[in-house]
Amino acid sequence: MRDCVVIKWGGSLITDKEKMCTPDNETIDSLSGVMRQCLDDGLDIILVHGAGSFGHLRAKHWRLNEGLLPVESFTSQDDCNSQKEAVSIVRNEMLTLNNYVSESLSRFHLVPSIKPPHQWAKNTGSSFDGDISKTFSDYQDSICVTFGDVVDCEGEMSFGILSGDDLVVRLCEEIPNVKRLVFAIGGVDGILKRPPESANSDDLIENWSPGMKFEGLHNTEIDVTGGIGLKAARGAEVAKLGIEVLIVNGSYPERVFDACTGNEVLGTKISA
Ligand code: IP8
Repeated sequence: MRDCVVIKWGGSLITDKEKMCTPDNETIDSLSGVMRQCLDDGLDIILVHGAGSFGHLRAKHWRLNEGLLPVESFTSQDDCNSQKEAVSIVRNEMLTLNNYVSESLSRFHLVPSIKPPHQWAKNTGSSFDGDISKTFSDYQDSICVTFGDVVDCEGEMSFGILSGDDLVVRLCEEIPNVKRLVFAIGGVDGILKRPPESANSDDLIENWSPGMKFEGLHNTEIDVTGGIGLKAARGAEVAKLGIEVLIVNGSYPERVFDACTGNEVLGTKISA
């Protein structure tokens, strides 16, 4: 059986986070090229991508991560008047971003098999409900792709945000031959001891485990999910299973390749 790598492309890596719904096609293409190399190197790949400026900005305005709230909590936008409308717009935004990703993968002769979470998952957090083995049963024949999304939730919440960082945990737990989990992130080399603006190369934490202090990128003005803190926590859950977990700067394709294939690489290794 081939080894499988679960890789998360961070939303801030593959989009311009300041400009609503703007992909970074150059970065997406460079990452697709790495996926091609990994397959040629004998790996199965399951790709999970984040939302960046395609989901977070509108989800933040309509507080979609908090579920259904009273109408009087909100001011309308030009093109959106309610949380229910926002749910369907954000789902479409994610399908649009996914389309950029899929087209790019196809340019590298990869066959993406798309699994939009709102079609197969319910509830949020890493214990969300969804049949991973059935949904991803074709992962050895094609490159399965899923992403952070707005999903239906049981009870009063009605809907919520399922982050790609939660999806990766369940993929690592339930797909039998996962060897590595790689987070390719934007703007930093890994988990840092100091805020990214003031950090230098000595501030990279090369080995991180729960309990160690760190500073990280989490733009709460924009993000509805957890930034580097969520990646660290979810990474530690996965490391417990004996799976290697790495965070690398996704702007360097050779680092992403080395992380996926198990070569020495600059970045943060997470242990349980
Ligand atoms: O960027 C968030 O997914 P993430 C999904 O993987 C939405 O945390 C729709 C904001």
